[in-house]
Amino acid sequence: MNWLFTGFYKILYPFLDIGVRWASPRLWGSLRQITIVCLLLLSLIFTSSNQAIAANSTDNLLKQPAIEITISLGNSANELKFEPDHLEFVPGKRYLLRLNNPSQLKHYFTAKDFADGIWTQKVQAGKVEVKGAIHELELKPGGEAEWVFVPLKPGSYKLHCSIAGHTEAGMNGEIAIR
Ligand SMILES: [Cu+2]
Repeated sequence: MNWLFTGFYKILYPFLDIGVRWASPRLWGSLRQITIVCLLLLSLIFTSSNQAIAANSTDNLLKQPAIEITISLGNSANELKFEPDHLEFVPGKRYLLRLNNPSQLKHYFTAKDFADGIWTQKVQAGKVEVKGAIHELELKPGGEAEWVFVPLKPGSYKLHCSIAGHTEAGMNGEIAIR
């Protein structure tokens, strides 16, 4: 933004100089007002074009086909683990994470710091679509859910099931954004 002001002043300077030497204080004052108005207008144009670019890239991102990844919470043998127990995502890509629970027990997908580091577009389960931030998902036996999101903040995050005893029994994992 600074270059804009500097450039603008460079162009305007000779006129301001004339203003200082020849013009009455009143004209000098109005010159200053004109400068301020022009700068405001220029910054307005600059900001709105930036917003247009941002809106455009969000639009493109949502049209991008989602990369599909599946994770199972437990398995049909009722083992307490995530399969796979390590997930990796690239920042700025759009993902569809399919969660399923093939076991006879209820499980949680709990990864709060990970959830803080992503932008959630939606979570879909059955005929319901939930928009906005999600921190934890509970899947009943046979349950399925789809989580569409864009990873933003690189890091290594812990995943676990918050049912008493499940984490300790091995129901934990790691999610990396890099
Ligand atoms: Cu569990």
